[in-house]
Amino acid sequence: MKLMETGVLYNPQSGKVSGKNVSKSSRQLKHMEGYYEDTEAFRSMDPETPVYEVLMHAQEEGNEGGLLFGTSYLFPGKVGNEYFMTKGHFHEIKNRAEYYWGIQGEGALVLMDEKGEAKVEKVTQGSLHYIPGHIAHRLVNTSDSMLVVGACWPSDAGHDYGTIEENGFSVRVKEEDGKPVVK
Ligand code: PAN
Ligand code: ZN
Repeated sequence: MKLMETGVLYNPQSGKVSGKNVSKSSRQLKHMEGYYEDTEAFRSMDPETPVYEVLMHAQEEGNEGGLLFGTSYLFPGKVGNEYFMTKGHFHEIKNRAEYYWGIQGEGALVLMDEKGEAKVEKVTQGSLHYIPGHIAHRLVNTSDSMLVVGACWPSDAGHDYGTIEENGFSVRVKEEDGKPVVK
């Protein structure tokens, strides 16, 4: 029997996923209206400023029992003193869990339960993060270089952005005296 190529490549150093069934999505500041606390600073910035990109391998999107795999690239930057971050979400099917792992850079993973109780984990190269179901999650880049984070989650999890869009997270990660603080 001949060994088959999968047609998909993963570079563990850069997190790059390429080949078959790989797609890329990009978020600029213009997609993040209302997410940052300092609305004046937000308005003074170029709306085309890139905030993050996600490469995703989706062999079977939406299928119960399937898995999705992706790498998030979060640019360094701040809106006022609040670091660049992802929108953050609960999963649409609430009980769906997810793994994150640090590939490059330094950042924070903000986790919040449905009562608004938050916890923040430090993300570094090699750190592994288990995100249980019913927990909203957001990545924050606390460094001045790119934060690269891998993820694997159930195909049918879906993304509920609305809850965070309306209520936000109960904590924010900001820079104070050159260091990240959670407020
Ligand atoms: C990740 C996130 C990715 C982008 O793949 O989707 O980091 O963040 P937002 O989806 O909050 O914009 C994941 O958690 N998937 O479930
Ligand atoms: Zn998720």
